[in-house]
Amino acid sequence: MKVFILTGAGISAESGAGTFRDPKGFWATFDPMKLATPEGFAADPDQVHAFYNARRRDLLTAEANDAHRALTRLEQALIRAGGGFWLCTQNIDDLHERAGTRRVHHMHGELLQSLCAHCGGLAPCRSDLSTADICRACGRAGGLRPDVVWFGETPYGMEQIEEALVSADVFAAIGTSGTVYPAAGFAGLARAAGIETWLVNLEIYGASWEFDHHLAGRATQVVPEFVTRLLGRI
Ligand code: BV8
Repeated sequence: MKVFILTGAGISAESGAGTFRDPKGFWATFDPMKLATPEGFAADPDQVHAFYNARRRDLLTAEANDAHRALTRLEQALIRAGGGFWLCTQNIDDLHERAGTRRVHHMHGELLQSLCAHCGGLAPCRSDLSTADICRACGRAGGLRPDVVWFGETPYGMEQIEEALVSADVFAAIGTSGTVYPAAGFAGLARAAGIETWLVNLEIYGASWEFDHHLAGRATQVVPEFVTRLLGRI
């Protein structure tokens, strides 16, 4: 069995990482066009750095939860049985990795990595970033930003994602509101390819007709349930 998992902010919510579109989510307080676009960064880099520096500091004290750990168990069982496991996350945290999952693709980038807008250089980043920081690769200041995909930018690895998605037997969207494309289109792609689809989320949202199965609840409750059901079929 080959399983393709898409995760969003909801899987990390119980670890204390924020979500975006819940009533108390980031976008209820901040304007995404000012904080999650290249234009917003160009207009006010200090404000964008402050937003991501605060999230990075929070992430360093966060811990993976039972939902992340359940997906690690699923990965290990599938690989042992000669199956396939592909985890594509919209999240920029490293909680899947800290739970032990080996194959994680961050389509929207990683908060614990910096990107130099001048030279494209990538580097680990576990402390605050500012416009004064100098890129070790090119020696220039003012270009360092979080290695995060903003609105209007191309998500990482789209070809690999689509290849893995269409060759899966099971697709599951976990902890995501299904509002940001192209990730929000993956369920429709899977359905069109005749793949069994699952929505595992606190709320069963609008496009839920795209899913064969629904599991509604908090991720630390429903993701282990989802994994138990799949393990029974391996
Ligand atoms: C692009 C930065 C071109 C990282 C983010 C159609 C086609 C293509 C593009 C578009 C299109 N229509 C519009 C677009 C443009 C745009 C877009 O989608 N806009 C939306 C607003 C309509 N998309 C883009 O610009 C993307 N780039 O399209 O390039 C392209 C296209 C295809 C191929 C090549 C090139 C770039 C999108 C990335 C933007 N970056 N943020 C960061 O700061 O973290 S967006 C932001 O939203 C995050 O990345 C996040 O990952 C993403 C999705 O949010 P969710 O993870 O779903 O979080 P949300 O809060 O929304 O939902 C949480 C869910 O969890 C809720 O349902 C809640 O009920 C649930 N939940 C809460 N608590 C729990 C829980 N579930 C379980 N347990 C709990 N405890």
